[in-house]
Amino acid sequence: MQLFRAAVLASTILCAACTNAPAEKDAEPLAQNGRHYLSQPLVSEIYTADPSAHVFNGRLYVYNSHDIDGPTPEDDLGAHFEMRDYRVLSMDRVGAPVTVHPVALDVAQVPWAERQMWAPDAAFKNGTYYLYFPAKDRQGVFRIGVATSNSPTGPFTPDPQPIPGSYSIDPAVFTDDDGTSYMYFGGIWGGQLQRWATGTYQPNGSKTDLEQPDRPALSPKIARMDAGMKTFAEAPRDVQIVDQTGKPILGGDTDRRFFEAAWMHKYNGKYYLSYSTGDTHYLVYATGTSPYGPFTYQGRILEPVEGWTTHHSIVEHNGKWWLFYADTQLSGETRLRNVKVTELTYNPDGTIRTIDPFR
Ligand code: FUB
Repeated sequence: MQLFRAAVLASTILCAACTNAPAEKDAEPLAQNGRHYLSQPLVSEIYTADPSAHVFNGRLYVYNSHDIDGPTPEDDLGAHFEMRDYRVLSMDRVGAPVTVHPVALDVAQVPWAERQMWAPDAAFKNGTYYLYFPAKDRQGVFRIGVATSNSPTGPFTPDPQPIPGSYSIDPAVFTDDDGTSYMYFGGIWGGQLQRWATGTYQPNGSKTDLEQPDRPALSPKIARMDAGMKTFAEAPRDVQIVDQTGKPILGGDTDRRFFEAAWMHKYNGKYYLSYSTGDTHYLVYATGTSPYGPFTYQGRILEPVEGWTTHHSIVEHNGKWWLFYADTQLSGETRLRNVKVTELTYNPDGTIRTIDPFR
């Protein structure tokens, strides 16, 4: 595996910033399935995953996990994702050179956090940049923290405590046209959402989607943010995802049920909730008429990539819509991922064209 990783890294290192460049097909590394990758990694000097892309002052910034090669064996709860800091990527436009910025926040700076700095997101309001991040506290419980900076790339100064009432992983902050911001969050299995199903933390909560396949699946959570962007203005609520007949998606419907990585964007006045189905490896979406939902399942955005996780963001820049995602092209290992980007297109009826990550 190490050899494979070194060979792939060597073959891609010259292409660090040439995402989606029309490279000569024959010179491109092939995926393990023998096909060509649709896009190339945005950067190869560090491993990156879970990209949350935003446009600030016309420039694209990507807030991602910074994957490292830790010692913990792989398990179903993601113990092998041992990230310790965040580094922001930025670029003038998709296809332009990508800057890897210095460490924006390290776990050692966060008084309440101990380990596993997982998928972050960011927001800008009233002259301040906010970085939202999940991490495990000293009891091994995931909470969501907030840190601030006057620069989109940090360094960020963390609050001493996690956001009160926050739990689980994968914060995604969406600001609506009226300026109101909402945080979507949650993830099952290693993301611990199932441990909060009763309202209080149950350390022995298990994979309820597997144990109760005929019951409605666990929902992502939403909470409106306070004007100061550091606390919830309301108790987190369930975000209901239903099928085309209005019935809740069931826990056993693993091709469609919520697993982790919620993202919200608005297109032509409609709210698009997208998320990962985790163990079935799809990125899917559901639409609604309110940021709170309910959301009606519509279909797939991205077919499975190489690697286990699928985590994404969708952003508009220079008149086009972009899907940021990740796979394991550079390493061939689940824990060492690399961020990519490709164009996302809508059909005239507002549905999203499904993307194949290979060509
Ligand atoms: O990167 C660690 C975790 O894996 C993320 O928080 C999840 O969304 C999944 O990508």
